[in-house]
Order: sequence, then C-alpha cells, then structure tokens
Amino acid sequence: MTTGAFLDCGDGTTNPTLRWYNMPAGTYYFPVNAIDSYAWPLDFEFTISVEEVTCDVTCPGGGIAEVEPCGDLVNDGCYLDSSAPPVITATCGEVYCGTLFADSADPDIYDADFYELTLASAQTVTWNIESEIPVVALLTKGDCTDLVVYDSGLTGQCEPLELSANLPAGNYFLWIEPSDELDTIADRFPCAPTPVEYTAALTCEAPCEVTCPGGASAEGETCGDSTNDGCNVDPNVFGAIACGETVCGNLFADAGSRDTDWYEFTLAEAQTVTVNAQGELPLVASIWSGDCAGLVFETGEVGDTCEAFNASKVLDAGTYYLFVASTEYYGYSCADGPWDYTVELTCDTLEVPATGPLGLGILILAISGLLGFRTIRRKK
Ligand SMILES: [Ca+2]
Ligand SMILES: [Ca+2]
Ligand SMILES: [Ca+2]
Ligand SMILES: [Ca+2]
Repeated sequence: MTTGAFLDCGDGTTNPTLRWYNMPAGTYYFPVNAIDSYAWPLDFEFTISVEEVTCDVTCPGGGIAEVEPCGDLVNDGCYLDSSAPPVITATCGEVYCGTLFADSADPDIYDADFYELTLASAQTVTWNIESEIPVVALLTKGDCTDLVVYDSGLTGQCEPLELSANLPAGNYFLWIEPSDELDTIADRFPCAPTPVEYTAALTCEAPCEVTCPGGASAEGETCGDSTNDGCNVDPNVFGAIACGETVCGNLFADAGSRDTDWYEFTLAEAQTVTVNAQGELPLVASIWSGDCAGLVFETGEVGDTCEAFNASKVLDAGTYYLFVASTEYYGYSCADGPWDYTVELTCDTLEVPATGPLGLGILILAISGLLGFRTIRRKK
C-alpha cells in the first residue's frame, strides 16, 4: 500500500469534498480520522462517486510539442526567474501541445508553462485552450515586474477556454497552470502512467476597429482629459445623449486608473430604454438614476473586446446617466490607443393594451383566467 498525502478535513459543520482527477485503474483506500480527541464512537458518513475519464486531449497534426519532460520545471517563466524568465517562444498561427503536473505532497509545487509572444504591430490575439484537467490561463504583459492581465480564465476538464485581447505592439506572456481552486488537493495530476495533456492554439488578426457610423455625435473629450467624468470629478460634469442618438467616444484604462464617460438623458414619459454598445477594449455600459450622492443602478452589461452588446429596461420619466468605461484598469494607454467605442440610446414607447371590442374581450378573458373564473356571462 502506498501512503497518500493528507487531503482535507471538516470541522463538524462543513463537509470536505475531495476530488482526484485521472486516477489510474487500481485499488484505493480512504482512511477517515477524527482530528481532535472526542468521545467515541463518532458518527460520520461519506459518499464516493466515480466518473470514467472520457476527456482525452490529443495534439493535432502540426502541433508543436513542449520541450519540457513531465515532472521538470524548465519553462515556468516568472515563477523561476523574474528578471530573465525562461519561456517558450510562441508564434501566431501555431498550436502548442504540452503537459502539466501537480504530483507532490506540497501543493505549492506544480507545473506552469509560460509562452512569450512578440507583436511587431497591434493585433487581436486569441488563445484557445483545451486541457485534461481544470486549468487557469492568463494573457499578460511580458514583464514579470509589471504583470498587467489582459485576459484570464478558469476552465474545467476538457471544457474549451478562450482568452482574447486587442493588443498593441509589444511583448506578452500567455501561461497555463493547474487551476488554483485545486491547490489543497495533493497528488492529483501525476506524470505517470500518462501525463495530463493540453493544447493551446494561438491566432492573431488585424486589430478589431469600432467604426463610427454616419450621423453619430462625437464625445468631444481628448484621451487623457476628464471633461465628462460625471460623479467621478468635482465639480460633477456630464456629457449628453438623447433618445435615438449614437455617440462615438474613446477611453483609456492604464496604470490603475480609467476614463469614465457619463452621459445625461431625460425621459418625458416611461419608455423602454436600450443602450447598444461596442468598444475596442473590454467595456461596461450601464444606466443609473438618482444623483451623485445616491446613484441607483438601473441596468447594465459588459462586453469583451469588440463584442457588440446591449442592456435594456423600462424606465419611468426622469433624468438618468449612461455610464461608459472599460472594465479594466491597466493595459490600455492613450499612447497605445485611444480606444474607441460607440453607444446608441434607443427609447421605445411602451405598448398600450389593445382597445376596442376584441381587445377588451381578450383582456377580460386574460383577467378572468388570472382570477380563475371559468365562464364569462354577457349582459343582454
Ligand atoms: Ca509543462
Ligand atoms: Ca513548465
Ligand atoms: Ca472618454
Ligand atoms: Ca471621460
């Protein structure tokens, strides 16, 4: 019998859940002990569920295999050396195939694979990952002392993960490691009998551009200024947008701060208000009521780089703010941009229930249905 590592414990009120992935065929033991002295006997129960591993990632033809034997740590980038990080040089258009492990009683020892990408010009970079274990992957600036994260994600076993960002020319790291959700579970991804495999496909395209439609209004704020930053500046100052209007603006998000653009609008009557938005960087567009001393969130949505999205809500008559900003705080400087966006505000008059004999009849039927009446008697 092989001795395993200590795995997890409960405190009598919370129940531990333990998971092991990719266990080879064999016989296993699950010793359960009390961790303090209690009067015996102690009651406990546990359930074990076993799922056959159906997840199998294979390296496609033309895939480039990682040159790191499973069990070694040779391309672990910033984890090994922050001034001269050892990496795999990555090229747009290639698919990389690698292995990962976390095969130690020490949960701090696990494999991470760093890829370095150099862009000579601005590109939209997409990294598609598939792995036989849950992983975390990041797309960051290629500088261990200034690890600006452009995109990151967690994914489950054999669930595809896509990272993407609109990047200026420069150096970037793309890296992958076992999900840190699993750090408390030791001895889980051994190299034997078969290492855990993943594939990572890298594609680069001309950067997406948000174009300003004809007839749109200009935001009128130079990148770096804050002439419409609403409740974020003192005194408060707002731009304006009207129902049916599209505004083309730009944003930055850099060194921990970001541009915010606030547009005031007024409704004379209750209407269904929709904001349609798209930006060259990760974007949030939201609508707020109230005032700067007490803003009330009405609706909002976020979109990835160049993703068109919308948010909609029925709003009463009154004054509102449309708020537009990046969801990020780093990596999108004015010098690398500016980063354009469009927002369109549409306001639709609420539908009034149909009137007249037929409409009234339908309304009565609907109400009577709601109240549970079975028949409607007509007056003669
Ligand atoms: Ca590796
Ligand atoms: Ca590695
Ligand atoms: Ca702006
Ligand atoms: Ca602004």
